[in-house]
Amino acid sequence: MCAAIALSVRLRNRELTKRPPRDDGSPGTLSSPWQALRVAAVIAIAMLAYRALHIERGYWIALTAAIVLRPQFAATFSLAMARIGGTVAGCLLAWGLAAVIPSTMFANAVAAAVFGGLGFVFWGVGPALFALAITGFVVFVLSLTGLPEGAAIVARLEATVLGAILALASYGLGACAGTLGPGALHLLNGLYEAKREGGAVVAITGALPFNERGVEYFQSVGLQHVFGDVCAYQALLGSPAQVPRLPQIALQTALARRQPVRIEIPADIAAKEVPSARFSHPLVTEASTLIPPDSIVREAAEAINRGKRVTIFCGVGCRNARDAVLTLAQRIGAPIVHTARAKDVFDDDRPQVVGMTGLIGIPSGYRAVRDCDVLVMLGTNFPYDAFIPSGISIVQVDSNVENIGIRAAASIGVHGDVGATLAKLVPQLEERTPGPWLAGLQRMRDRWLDLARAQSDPASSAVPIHPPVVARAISERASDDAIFAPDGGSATVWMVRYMRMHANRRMLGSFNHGSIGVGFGMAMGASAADPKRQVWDLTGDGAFGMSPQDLITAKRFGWPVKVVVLNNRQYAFVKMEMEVAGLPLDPAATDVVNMDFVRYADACGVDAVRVERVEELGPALDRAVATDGPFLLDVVVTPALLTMPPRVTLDEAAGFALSKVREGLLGFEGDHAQFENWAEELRANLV
Ligand SMILES: Cc1ncc(C[n+]2csc(CCOP(=O)(O)OP(=O)(O)O)c2C)c(N)n1
Repeated sequence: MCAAIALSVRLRNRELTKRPPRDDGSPGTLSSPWQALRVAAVIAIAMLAYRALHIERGYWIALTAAIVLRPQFAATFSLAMARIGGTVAGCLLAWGLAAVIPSTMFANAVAAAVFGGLGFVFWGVGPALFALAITGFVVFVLSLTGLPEGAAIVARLEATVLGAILALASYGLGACAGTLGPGALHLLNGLYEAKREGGAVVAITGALPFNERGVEYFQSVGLQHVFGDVCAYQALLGSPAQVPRLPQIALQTALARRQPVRIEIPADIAAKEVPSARFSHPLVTEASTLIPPDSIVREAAEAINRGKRVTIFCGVGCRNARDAVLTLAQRIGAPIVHTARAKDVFDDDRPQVVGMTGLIGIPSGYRAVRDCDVLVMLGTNFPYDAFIPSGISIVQVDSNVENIGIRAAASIGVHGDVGATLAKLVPQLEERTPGPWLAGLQRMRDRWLDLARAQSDPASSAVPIHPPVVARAISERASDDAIFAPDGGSATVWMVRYMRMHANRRMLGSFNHGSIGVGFGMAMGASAADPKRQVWDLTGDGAFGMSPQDLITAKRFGWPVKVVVLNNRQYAFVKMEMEVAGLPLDPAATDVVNMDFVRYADACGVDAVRVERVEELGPALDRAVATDGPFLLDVVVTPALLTMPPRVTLDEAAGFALSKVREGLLGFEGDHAQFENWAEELRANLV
């Protein structure tokens, strides 16, 4: 079983304690209710100080708690979770509580009441309950393992929750835990998600006891091989003496490379005491700025100055350099194109921003990249190289040198942070007034926006409802700093095309791994990490069908995620891919049979409503917004609206035509589903 982990971590440049660190291995738990109360009081004072002084959330509490409790196991999670917005409350409460759990039930009860009460007073009922739930678990783990020190913060979500770690990880450091064998395997898809999206995640798994290895013991899986591809580092603990060194390396690797790592703790090791905290050292958590050399910046400036049609192509690496990119675009009168992932950095409410390229892009974004003579790629690892032309000059700026040149032949590769590079580059660029290049693209973008407005018109009377209408209705009702987690499939298309991301909105998604069924997990993770923000999961019915069991998790922890299921009874995206490849409709492959989502939500104690007509949509969304807990909308939408790419190749058009001919032939042979599909497609796309 994955259990508690006691690590020695001290914050950089800060002394955790005035006392000499204890290195005698003596038990660290406090052994009387009075001691528990004393520690609780100190933490309460720390919290009050935090409230009064507005010190960065959680750090102060973590430090104080660490000083008072056990310096040598200032739990990793306290440090890590302190960076994770709101959940820090629950985590610290749980950690503090776990650390003071003495052996008597009375003390447990007192400590639980004190911490739960404090959590309630300071952060509301959610974190307090969370802390109490965790406490129970920690007590249980401690009683099983007999661990004298340390605490486990384990959020056990019921199933495909691993997307959640991504959301957590994108805020700081995420953690997940699985048992050995099958329990550990559950973590895999989520860890790949984190790897592809740049999430720092620590996976803690159990391991077979040493004396049972090599004998095909119960739940035996070669975890080291299985996780070898996804984890940047694996700390396989074979002896307590490897603690804290190996777990510290694991954590540092995760933070520095923003990748998943794994710590494996066999049960027979977990119960032993750590003999020494000799290697305990502060982790480096502050990032450095990468400034490129003058010579390469000069070359880049010369290439851009020579360009007649320059386009700036931005990825998520521009998140911290948004204003610098806008300044660059204004100075040289160039259009900004962005990836889907960077939509929440550059939405098209700025004159210079002409939209996205790629399969789910729009014509102006697509043409801006296709027709330029100098492409300035900033912080993007956009994978669809077919959309990047060859034979042009490409300046690529990336803080990860391995990204340079892998998607297109970069003429000039600049290894640097986008912000630091632009600070040097922009003054070297000739000022230009925007010309016909930008104006033409802006007209194209405006025509597309007009079309999008018409397609998502709230006055639409189409039945079943068209998904763009749903996307726009959510966009207009969601708060200005809402977080959106579109799931894979066509939900991503509707969201990135028809919703507006104001500067404060965030979007999380499986943009690189392309998994379905993770949107809800990400939304829950975001809600846990940032409880004050509104969180929406926009998902297809097929995708939601992969993770509905987590509704009960959202209910349990009170995460107020608004789940909007676009119920089209199909794997519509797959059907479209098949049609483009020339294959006819195959209901056995692409039809989805759904449960009654509203009754299911009801069984989980989650409020839900079914929406079949546009006029029901607004009131249902208003209810979702007004509800404190999780809420589900089961919106019946048409599966037939085509998600047209910004350009259709001859092959794709021919494939689609061939598919329609085959469908016609099957229809004449008596397969009525084919003609019904035709009728639905005509209704949705022509009317
Ligand atoms: C875990 C996983 N399984 C399968 C796929 C393949 N896949 C991609 S889109 C899709 C269909 C999604 O259907 P649904 O959620 O109903 O959305 P729709 O496209 O119908 O709007 C599937 C099965 C995937 N990407 N990830």
